[in-house]
Amino acid sequence: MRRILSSSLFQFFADVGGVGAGRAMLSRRRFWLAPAIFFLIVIYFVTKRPLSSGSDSRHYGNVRWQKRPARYPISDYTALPKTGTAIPRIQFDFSSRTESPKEKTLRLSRRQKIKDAFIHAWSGYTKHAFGKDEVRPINGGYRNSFGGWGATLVDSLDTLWLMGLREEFVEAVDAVEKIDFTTNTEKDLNVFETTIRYIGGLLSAYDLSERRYESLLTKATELADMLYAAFDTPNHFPVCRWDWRKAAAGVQLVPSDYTLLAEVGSLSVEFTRLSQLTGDPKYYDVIARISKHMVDAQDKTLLPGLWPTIVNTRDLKWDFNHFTFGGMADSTYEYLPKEYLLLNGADQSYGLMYERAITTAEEHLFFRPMIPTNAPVLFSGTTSLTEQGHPSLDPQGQHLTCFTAGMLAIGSKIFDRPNDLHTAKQLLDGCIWAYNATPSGLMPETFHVWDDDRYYAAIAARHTDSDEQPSDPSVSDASPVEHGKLLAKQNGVIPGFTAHGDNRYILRPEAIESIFILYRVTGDTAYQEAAWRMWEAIDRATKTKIANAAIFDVRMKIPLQSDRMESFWLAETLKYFWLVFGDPVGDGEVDLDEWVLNTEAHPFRRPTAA
Ligand code: DMJ
Repeated sequence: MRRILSSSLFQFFADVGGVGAGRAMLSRRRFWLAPAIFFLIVIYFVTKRPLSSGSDSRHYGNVRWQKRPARYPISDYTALPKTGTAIPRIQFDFSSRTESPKEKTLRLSRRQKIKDAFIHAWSGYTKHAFGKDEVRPINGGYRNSFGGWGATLVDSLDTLWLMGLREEFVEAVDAVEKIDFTTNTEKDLNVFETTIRYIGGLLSAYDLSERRYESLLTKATELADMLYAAFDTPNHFPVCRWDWRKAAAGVQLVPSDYTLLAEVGSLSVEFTRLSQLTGDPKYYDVIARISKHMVDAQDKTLLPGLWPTIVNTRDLKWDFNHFTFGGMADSTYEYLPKEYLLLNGADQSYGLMYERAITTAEEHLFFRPMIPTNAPVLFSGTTSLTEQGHPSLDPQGQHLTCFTAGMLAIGSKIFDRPNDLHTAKQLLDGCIWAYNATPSGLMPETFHVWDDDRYYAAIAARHTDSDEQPSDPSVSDASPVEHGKLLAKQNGVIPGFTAHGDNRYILRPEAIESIFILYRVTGDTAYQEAAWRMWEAIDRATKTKIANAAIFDVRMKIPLQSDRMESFWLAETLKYFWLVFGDPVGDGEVDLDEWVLNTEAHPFRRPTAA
């Protein structure tokens, strides 16, 4: 081994400067140099990582997935429902709207800027990280975070198509055809993330390109067939963090007693679409099984109507005490109306689950915070039961919950719940407020707000640690209000917030997603203006020489950037901005009466459409 490495070292110098240069360099350098380079090369051979700034998050050798006979075979697949029902229109009737030449010019120039931003970030990805999961937007190189199959490549396919970047699309499809889904860089494959980003991206690109690129469906099926083995458990719930190498070796795996609700509850749309496109019911079947349990459990949880964020999917227990539309739960709720749409209204249980959940959320999750303008905005918080068994709201805001407005707007139309459209607008106003309230113009990941005029007392209640207390001890006797005012100043609390939790903005899409949907539902062009303000702030803070980067603290006017660009920037955020400035009646504009978007913003064709 040592000899091989030494000769590799020699070969390295030989390659860069010819054999003579190699010898000369070795003799000229001090002897410490050779061991140092030797060490680097050992690392290279052991980890098989390039000596670049890129990195694989993990590497677990060269095991390959091979199909195994099912341990718990299913013989009676649930068939896709064949019938449907008339679903009311979602979109505003834009055909009745005229746009002045001046308005059109402005809209199109904004749209072009979004496209330029996409091209900039896509070029950065192709130059520095093509085929890897993510580009490092500041230092270049790559990061593998979702299997190392090229999450950004696959996630971006449909945006490339929608933006009319056909050459780039075809190149990307060529690269996708070469992905080897039989092995990957993860120990525990995240079934949910793999489904929404990869299967979602492939199926959407297939649908949008009018099914002309058969390889996209082939690849989606190849990947789904591997993931399908994660459902080969006694109760057919998936092992959501799936140690696929163990499964490949024939080890029996069971679902976890600590599964995130979103990871088990939001696989339906992709698996259903796959069954619709392939005609194979097995994908839909495993989803239908999960949904049946959700129907049964919905009214038996600690907060009937909502499912808890953590589910024991091994023993099918739903008794965890934490409820939210935010992280860990979000897309489970989002997928109820979406699955209903994809099934063309044929399965009423999705509508019933949705309406039941929204009724409970209106009572226990949505709240009106006290903000400086006193505008009647809403947020969706987090609730758990007190020891006495009473629901207690934690008035926490999360960027992730901003999808709720769009969900309610769609639900208001398809389930004929007109009041929900009003709630949707207020929820979206809450998110828009949270963007506009910070010096950077960006909404933080998480924060707290308060819901009445005990604002400063609430700040005091949230800053009880000794290092958060006023440096001047004489103020300790101050009234709660004075005390709170001081703490607000000392801890950088922005008016309207009571505490700042996670101050990052990580290029997330939920706010612009809801702006897009509310615009399409109401036709109100004020949403385009809100989107543009949002865009200018995002562009200013996140643009790098290579692409766009997450930022550390939205409370800074010019925030520091962090070297990460998740694939949803190209898949979702930029796609929604692009669509907001489109002509809603034009071709290729993702009409919500013809398409349903998965939680990663991948449009699937609704069966009612031609
Ligand atoms: C995306 O991967 C999806 O939208 C998911 O449902 C939530 N998180 C990110 C975007 O924030």
